[in-house]
Amino acid sequence: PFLENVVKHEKFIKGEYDTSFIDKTPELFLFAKRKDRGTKMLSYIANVTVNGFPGIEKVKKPVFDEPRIPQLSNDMPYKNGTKQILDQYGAEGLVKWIKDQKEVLLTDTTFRDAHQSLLATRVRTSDITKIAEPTAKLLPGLFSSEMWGGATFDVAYRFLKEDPWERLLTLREKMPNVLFQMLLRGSNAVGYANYPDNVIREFVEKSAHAGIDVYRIFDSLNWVKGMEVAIDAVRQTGKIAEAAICYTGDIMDPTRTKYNINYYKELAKELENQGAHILGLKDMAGLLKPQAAYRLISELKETVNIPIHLHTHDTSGNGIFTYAKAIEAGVDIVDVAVSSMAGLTSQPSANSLYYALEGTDRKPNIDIQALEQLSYYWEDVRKYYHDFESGMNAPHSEIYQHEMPGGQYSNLQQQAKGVGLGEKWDEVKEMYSRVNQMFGDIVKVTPSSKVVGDMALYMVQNQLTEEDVIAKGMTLDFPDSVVELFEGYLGQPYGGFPKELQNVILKNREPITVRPGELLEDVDFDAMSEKLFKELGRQVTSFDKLAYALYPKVFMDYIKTVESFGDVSVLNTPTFLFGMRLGEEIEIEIETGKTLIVKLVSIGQPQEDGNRVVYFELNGQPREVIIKDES
Ligand code: 3PY
Ligand code: ZN
Repeated sequence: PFLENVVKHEKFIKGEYDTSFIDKTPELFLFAKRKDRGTKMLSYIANVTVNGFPGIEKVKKPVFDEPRIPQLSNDMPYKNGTKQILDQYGAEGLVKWIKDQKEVLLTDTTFRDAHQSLLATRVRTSDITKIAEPTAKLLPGLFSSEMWGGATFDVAYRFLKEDPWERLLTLREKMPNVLFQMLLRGSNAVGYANYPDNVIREFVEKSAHAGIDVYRIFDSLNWVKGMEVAIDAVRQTGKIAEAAICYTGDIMDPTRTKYNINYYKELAKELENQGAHILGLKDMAGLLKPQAAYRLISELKETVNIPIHLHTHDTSGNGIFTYAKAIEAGVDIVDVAVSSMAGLTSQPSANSLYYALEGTDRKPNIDIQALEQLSYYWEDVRKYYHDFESGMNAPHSEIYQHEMPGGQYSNLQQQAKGVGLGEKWDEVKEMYSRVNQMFGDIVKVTPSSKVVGDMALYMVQNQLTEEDVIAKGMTLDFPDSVVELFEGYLGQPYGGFPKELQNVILKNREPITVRPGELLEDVDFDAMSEKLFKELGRQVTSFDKLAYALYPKVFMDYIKTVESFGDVSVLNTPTFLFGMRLGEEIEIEIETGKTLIVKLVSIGQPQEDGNRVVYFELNGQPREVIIKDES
C-alpha cells in the first residue's frame, strides 16, 4: 500500500517531488483500512436485488444476450489517426490538415451525446470500455470520439457510482489514435452554475493532461464573455478550442428576426477573433432545417477561415437531409452516432450518412462494415438500459415548436413525473415554448434550458399564465434557477432580459451585468485538499478536488457509496441495475487476476424491523448479508 500511495500521489504524478518527498508527505503512510471487498460487493448486490435501482421498474433480472463484440485478429494494429496529427503537428497543424481534407470528417458521439440523449446518460464505463479498442481499430479515420463532458460527469458520480476521470484514463489507453472530444459548458464547466475562473482553468488543465484533445466550448446564452476563460485555458494547453454557437430560432423564417443570419455571422467572427481553432455549430435541439443549413454554412464559410463542425439532433427526422445540405455547402466535420444509438433525440446515423453520400466526393473515409459490426454491439447493450429510454419511438416534428434540446427531453419528462405532472406532459411542452417567449426568446441549452424547464413546471403546477406571473409576481416564490438567471448569474442574453419580468422575479433587486466569474472568489485548492484529506482519510487527487469544487454534495455521496459498497464499477451492467436471480452464479473481476464467484442462494422474509437476510455463496463459502427492505 505504501508504494501504491506514492505512485498515486498527485505530486508524484506531476513529477513535483524531490528527495524530501517521503518525509514531507505524511499521507503516504496512511494505508486504507483493510476492507472486505467481498462483503461490500455482496451488500450492493443484496440491496439492488431487494430494493431495485432508482429509475428502473423493479422486476426480476431479465436474461440478456451477451453483447456481440466484433472479433478482431490478435495482431490487428491501431492505425495512426487524428491524435497522431495533433501530437505531431500541434493545434495549427491539425487545423490545416482538416482544411486539406476533401471528404467530410466524422465525430462519433456514441460514447457521450448519443446515450445522454437516448438513455438519460446512464451508459456505464464498463460497457464503453469493452468496445473502445474495436472502435479505435475499426474506425481509425474518425475525426474524434466525443466521449466525455456534458452530463456524463455528473451522472457518473450521482447515479452510476463511478469516477468519470477513470473512464477518461481507461478509454485513453484503449484508443490511442483518435482525438478525444468533450463538451464544456463554458464558465459552467460540466455543471449548472458559473464557477470561479480558477476552477475552469484547473478543470481544463487536468482533463487535457488526462486525455482530452478537443474542447467544444459553448455558453448557454451564446454570450462570448462567458466562454473567454475556457477558450484561453484550452489554448494554453496546446489542445483544440472548438468554440461553438448554439443554434436557435430559424434563419429562414421572416417572422423570427432575433436570431437572423447576421447574428450568426457576427458571433462566428467574434469567436474566431477570440482564438477558436474550429467553429462549432451546436444545434442542440435539432432546429436547423436543411435549407437553413445550406445558407448558414455557405455564409459562415465566407465569414471565417477556421473549419466548421456541425452538431445536430435527429429529433425531427430531418437530420440526414440537414447534413447533406450542410456538406454540400462545405461543412468540414459533422457529428454522428453508430446506427443503433442514432436517430430520434440522438445524432443522425453514421451508417445512414455513409450511404447517403455514396457517389459524391465528400463520402466519409470510413469502413461501413465496421460501423455495422459496432452497431450490433450497441443494439445489445442498449437493451440493458431500456428503462431509461424516453418512450419516443418516431420522429417528433413538434420539436420545431417547443425547441427543447435532445438531451433535455427525457430529463424534463422525468422531472415532470417527479412532481406529479406526468399526465400533463403535453401541457408542460407547450408551456416550455411560452416561457421561452416570455423570457425574450433565449438560447435554450444546459443550463439555460433547465431554467426554462423549471419555470414551465412551476407555471403548470401552480396554474399560472404569463399575465399572472407579471400581476402576482411580487408575491410569488420563483424557482431558484429562475432567480439566478434573471440576476445575471448565467450571463447576459442577446437583447437583454425583459425588464418588467426581471423586476418581479428579482423583487426590484439589481441584477449583475458583469461576467459572474469576475465576482466569484477563486477556490483555494490547498485548503480544500486538507479538508478532504481529513474527511476522506486518504490522500486526495486533483481529480477529487475538481469533482468536489463542482459538486460537493454529489461527490461526497459518491464517496459514501464507495465506502459502503466498494467499487461497483466492476459489476456487469445487468447485475449493477437488476441484482441477481435466485440460484444465479456470477463472476466479478475485482482487479486483474482476482475474481469473486458469487451465488445468490436465497432471500429471507422481512423481519419485524424491516430487515432481510440475503444468503450468498462467496467463492464457495456461505455468506449472509442483512439489508433493509425499503419497498
Ligand atoms: C449538455 O450541455 O450536456 C448538452 O448536451 C447540451 O446540448
Ligand atoms: Zn447535443
